[in-house]
Amino acid sequence: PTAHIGVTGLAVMGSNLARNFARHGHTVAVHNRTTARTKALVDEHGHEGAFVPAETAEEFVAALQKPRRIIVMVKAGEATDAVIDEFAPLLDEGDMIVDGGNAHFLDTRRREKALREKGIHFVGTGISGGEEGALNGPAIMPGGSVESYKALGPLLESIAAKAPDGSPCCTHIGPDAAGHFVKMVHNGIEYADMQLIAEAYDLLRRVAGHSPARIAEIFRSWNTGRLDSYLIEITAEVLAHTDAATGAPFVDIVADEAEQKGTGRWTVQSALDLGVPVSGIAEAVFARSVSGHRDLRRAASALPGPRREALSPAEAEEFAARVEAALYASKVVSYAQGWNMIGAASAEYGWDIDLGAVSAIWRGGCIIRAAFLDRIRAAFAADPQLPTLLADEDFADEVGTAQDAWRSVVSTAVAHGVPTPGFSAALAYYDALRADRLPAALTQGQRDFFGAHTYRRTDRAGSFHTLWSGDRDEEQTG
Ligand code: NBP
Repeated sequence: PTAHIGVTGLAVMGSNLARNFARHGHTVAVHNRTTARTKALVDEHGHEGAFVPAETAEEFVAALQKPRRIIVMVKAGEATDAVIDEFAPLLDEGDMIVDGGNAHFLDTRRREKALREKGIHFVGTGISGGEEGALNGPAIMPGGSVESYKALGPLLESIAAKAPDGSPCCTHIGPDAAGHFVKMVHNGIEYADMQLIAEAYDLLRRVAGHSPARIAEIFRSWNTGRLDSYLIEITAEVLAHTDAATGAPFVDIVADEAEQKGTGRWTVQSALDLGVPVSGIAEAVFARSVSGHRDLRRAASALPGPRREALSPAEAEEFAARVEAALYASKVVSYAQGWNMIGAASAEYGWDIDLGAVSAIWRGGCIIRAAFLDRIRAAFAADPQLPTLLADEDFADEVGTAQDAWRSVVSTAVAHGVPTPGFSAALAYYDALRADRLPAALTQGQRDFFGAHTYRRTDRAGSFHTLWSGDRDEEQTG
């Protein structure tokens, strides 16, 4: 056998990954259920490197050097199980099946356990960067065993994106489903980032009265500062684009109903299970959902809103700077929440994830790549036990400085009737974390009143219940 690695599932992602391996000098066995795709890949791109096309699973497995490394890039869900069922009986102990699809991490846990019992390494791997990334360098988040990473790491690192300091955007995240979990949270953070950017655009358009072309310029200028990131860069591109058919700004001819494939929803569902507040991600998922409810929006379209004039040109310029501060502070909160979620899952599942290393590999290749991620890496390097990014001295300073602008932007948004669920939820989280006392004390009182759920006191240990329907004496219950 000659192939160092194999890729099965040759739609856009699998083909591009296979080409990326071949271009880096690896011999790649390629296979797809429908053989026409395998042939098309080799016909069109065979000159880019060494491919070994295989028509059958048996041929494919026979082409691979041991221990075999098989990357599965099929549609996530039943197709993944079908492929595992087809290949696992053909493999030997120590071989590796790498699932590069967007699997739910609980499916990955199930598959990993089942294959581990057969001596096969199942490596759930998050791959970010879309088709372009798959071809030219994605961020790669492999889970699975340490042993499997020894055999896979060098190959994966060779095709991964490189961070600005030259290090590969690939690291062993942790056992079993740690890689797919982290990829899921990456996508959740991506949802939150996109929502915050959308709110900033909406405010600049509807409150400040700027044109899309002018807002594109504003985003371009933000992209030279602390918000420097791929998403800000493409936002400017999209806003500057003109629709060829109508001559209108492109953003004005696109239907305003955002779709979703489900990883944002998964992130929020898992966060609820873990008990971690990720309000930034949740608001982003709900905002997409609201946009898609055409019926509800039509039914409510006649409801009154505030009467407000757009800002004067001088006010509008000044407002843009405040929106930048609000966007930045909200982004810090959203990342703080995302990292807390990864930390919570790591503790729950015993993954021992290095939070700084996750930031480091997201500096390149993936959709949320940004200069900012190096700051997060540095924050965890300074304190690996950092309880929240908001406790890092530098982030705390910046968010503290931004807070006046942040508050005024949220108030202005409310006064003008422009919804900013992301900015508002982030600010509420910030204020909740820094509060001396939360009204949760009252909530506990209510719970004790109607359900005898008991409460703890601030001045004494133990749990207590007040006899609400009797003489309201307090009894100690534990
Ligand atoms: P798709 O998600 O569209 O899947 C198409 C591939 O799955 C084809 O190779 C198809 O084979 C194969 N397949 C199916 Br469908 N059912 C199968 C079965 N029962 N047995 C064997 N093969 C089967 O491809 P994609 O967009 O390239 O994405 C691949 C994976 O990568 C997905 O899990 C996706 O979530 C993930 N991902 C995608 C992106 C992106 O930007 N698109 C980014 C990151 C991750 P056929 O040719 O015979 O029909």
